[in-house]
Amino acid sequence: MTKKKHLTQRQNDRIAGNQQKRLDRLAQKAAKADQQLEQAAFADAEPGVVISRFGQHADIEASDGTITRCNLRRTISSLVCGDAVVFRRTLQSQGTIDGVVEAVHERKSVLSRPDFYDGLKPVAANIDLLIIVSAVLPALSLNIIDRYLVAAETMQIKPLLLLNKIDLLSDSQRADVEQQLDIYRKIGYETLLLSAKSGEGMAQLDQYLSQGTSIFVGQSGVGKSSLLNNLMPEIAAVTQEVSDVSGLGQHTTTVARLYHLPQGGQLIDSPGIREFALWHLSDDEVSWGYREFRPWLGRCKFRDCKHGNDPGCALHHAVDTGDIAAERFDNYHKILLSMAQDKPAYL
Ligand SMILES: Nc1nc2c(ncn2[C@@H]2O[C@H](COP(=O)(O)OP(=O)(O)OP(=O)(O)O)[C@@H](O)[C@H]2O)c(=O)[nH]1
Ligand SMILES: [Mg+2]
Ligand SMILES: [Zn+2]
Repeated sequence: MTKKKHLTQRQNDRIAGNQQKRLDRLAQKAAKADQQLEQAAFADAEPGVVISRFGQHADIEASDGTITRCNLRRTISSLVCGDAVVFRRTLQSQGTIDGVVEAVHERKSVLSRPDFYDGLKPVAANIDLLIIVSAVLPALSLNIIDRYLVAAETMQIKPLLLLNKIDLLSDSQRADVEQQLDIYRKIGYETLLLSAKSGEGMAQLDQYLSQGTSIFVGQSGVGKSSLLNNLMPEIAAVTQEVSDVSGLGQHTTTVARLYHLPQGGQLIDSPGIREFALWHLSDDEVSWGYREFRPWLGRCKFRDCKHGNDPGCALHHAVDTGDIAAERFDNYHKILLSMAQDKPAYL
């Protein structure tokens, strides 16, 4: 979306109508689930981890490794993949539902993204490493990388830049990509180049994955699920070719899911996104999210400097002296511009 949305009254009415229908349906489902819960008898409470969340249900893994499909108590306002919970199994199976999530532990970290209609939505919780997956098919986008890095800095989750599909690169393309990734290495980010297809470089990835919980994020079609399949062939996650027509992925993975890696560590595969929006952040937070800008922030001649063509701009000066990469500065302005343009009206 590049233009601000101006909806007609009729469109607004229709959206409101659809939202009401959706709410009614959810309320009916919740009431039915509550009824089932009241009739059920439960075992003692036990700790668990959310493997996957869909609609009103979640798959919860217990410490013995078993997975129980659970309803959620209505007091639970938010539950995502990676959440640590307290749950109870039903003593007798209730159809497909065999338990209930009673409570959620406080999150160590949470990856959220703003949704045009639903506001800020959590995607996954308790993540230690945000693995930003890119490829050259779909085309490498430094803008998307920058957006994820700003988010990682804001959420204080360590990022790792992973470039997949290096088997597709010619020598000159490889040199080109290395140059682009150098921008990030210079400012202290770690990078990995590998191929889920040929297996080249996969061993280096193991070292990152074996500690804590990691999540694969990035555009659709960059090969997140293919990487998972390389690591755990028995999972056989569904993958799909990048469209010949658009050059984009086909949004194959639809829900985030957590896996236990045989070599230790947990990995969450998540659905690809078209654009990682940052509407929920202020301009200042975005500036701070560019880690190499920090020494220069507050040093501009004018306090309200927009770092555009303002005279005496410290950031501009740093770009001129080569301390800040022009590509990063350019993307920074693009991000601020798109935040102002695409913001939903309710924000
Ligand atoms: N040449 C090559 N192709 C790859 C590689 N990794 C993945 N692919 C292909 O890229 C396409 C997309 O892969 P997926 O794993 O479905 O991508 P994804 O990131 O999970 O996509 P979403 O689930 O839509 O977010 C498939 O056709 C894969 O076979 C690689 O290392 N090299
Ligand atoms: Mg996928
Ligand atoms: Zn400035």
